[in-house]
Amino acid sequence: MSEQEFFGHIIDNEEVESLSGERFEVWNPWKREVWAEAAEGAAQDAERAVSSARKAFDEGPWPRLGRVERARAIHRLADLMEARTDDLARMDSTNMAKPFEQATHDVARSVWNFRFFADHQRDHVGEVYPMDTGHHTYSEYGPAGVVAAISPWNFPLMMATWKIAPAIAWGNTCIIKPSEDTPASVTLLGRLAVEAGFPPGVLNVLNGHGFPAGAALTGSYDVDRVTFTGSSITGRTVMASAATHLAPVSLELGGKGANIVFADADLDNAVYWAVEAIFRNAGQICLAGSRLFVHSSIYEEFLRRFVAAAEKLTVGDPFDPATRFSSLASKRHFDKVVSYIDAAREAGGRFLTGGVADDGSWVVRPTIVDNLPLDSAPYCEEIFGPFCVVNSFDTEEEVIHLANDTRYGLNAMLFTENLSRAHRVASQLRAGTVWVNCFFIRDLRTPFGGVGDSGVGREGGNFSREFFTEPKAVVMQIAR
Ligand code: TXE
Repeated sequence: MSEQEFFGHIIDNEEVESLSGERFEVWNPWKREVWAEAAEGAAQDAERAVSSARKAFDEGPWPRLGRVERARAIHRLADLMEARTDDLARMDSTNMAKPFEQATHDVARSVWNFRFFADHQRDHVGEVYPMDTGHHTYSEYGPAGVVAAISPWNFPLMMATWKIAPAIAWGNTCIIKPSEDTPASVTLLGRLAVEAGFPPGVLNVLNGHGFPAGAALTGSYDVDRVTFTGSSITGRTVMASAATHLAPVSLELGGKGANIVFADADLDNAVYWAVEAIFRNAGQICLAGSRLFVHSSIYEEFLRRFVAAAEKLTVGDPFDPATRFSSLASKRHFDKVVSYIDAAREAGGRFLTGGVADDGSWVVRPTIVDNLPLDSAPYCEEIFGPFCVVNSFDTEEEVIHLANDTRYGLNAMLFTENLSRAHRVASQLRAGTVWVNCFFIRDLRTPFGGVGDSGVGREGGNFSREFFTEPKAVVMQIAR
């Protein structure tokens, strides 16, 4: 990879500069240096991308290709991605300090996003509703139109493909705007779509900042669907903007996941997942298990093991195979996480391990804190870093209340060997996903999304179909 690579927009199958010629710097947060430049999209570039997608939808072959051919084209893209796994992973590792092994895993999941949704639309069945009136009604799922997808920096390729794959599989055309912090892998994906023979305009990549580039997409009357993953505050802006032209939105926003460990849990398993849940990707995961609740009878023992496991994580260069944990994704994000660490100290939190690395890097070490007041900002707000707040509890009712006492509701985890308790507690947790004795396990057929400040709508399997199509009811007279 050259020192100063350039990531343009991909519009109409051409990689182009912004009309203004403006670019922005792309950082390598581990080395704390600029390693590339990207095109700085403005409203006029967004218009170009949208009109390319509009034309491709209204006049181009993609929506009319038929489900088998479309699936074939998407599998071709997936094949190319597989062949370029190392390049795609290297981009995310360089761009946001994700350990290379984790970035490689993300590429595999991204490939699977395409394969799954290609097959899901190819093999889907509609419904038939027999009626007592001598009619039946059947459903049809036609493409919705032009999809604007806006993705974040924590899983640059994975989150983008989670949106692009169902959008294009269902016959829509798409404009993806990756985060300004991580334009690299998604731009390479756009190049691969050209190589895979996608018709022009099916997958456009618009680089640039949330404002003006992202806002120009969400506000465009030529956009029929908006799918967004990012902060809850930006989610509100995106929804308001889409509302001006009544485009349905799917919003996957922040989280403050509760991780509950009951006294009868398999402690080795619970410790393993507690570490993964808050320290994988340096905690920059909306699903992070950032609030840990441990039964008082095992509290000290669990903390001892949890702290020991956290301290064993090898911190370092994302490209070193031994590295499990690296720096935060940007200076801006590092500053945000540090401000919460300061706030936790001020609020009287007891630091069991971790804190800022203090070596000039943008590393915050795996941090575990207890004794934080339940109304303090680090306890209540999404930090999106390697910062775990621990509390003890005595009863099931108490911990359900504690877990649900948040504006967020993306996910929760619970660890117990008591089957009845597992079912009972899972059904009472206010969250889009509950994991029992595990974490991160995903089947793409299942609903994914959150309640409250964690989002609007669900994606996955048929839930993605509902969002990315315009379901139609056709009523047939069958008897006269
Ligand atoms: O998010 P933004 P940021 C949380 C996490 C993080 C915080 C801030 O707590 O610390 O958000 O991160 C685009 N119209 N999450 O500032 O602003 C933007 O360019 C249209 C949780 O990165 O939400 C980027 O592509 N688009 C999260 C994307 O939105 C706009 C993942 C996300 O940026 C826009 C990321 C606008 N007006 C951050 N403003 C998760 N749920 O996983 C910004 N964008």
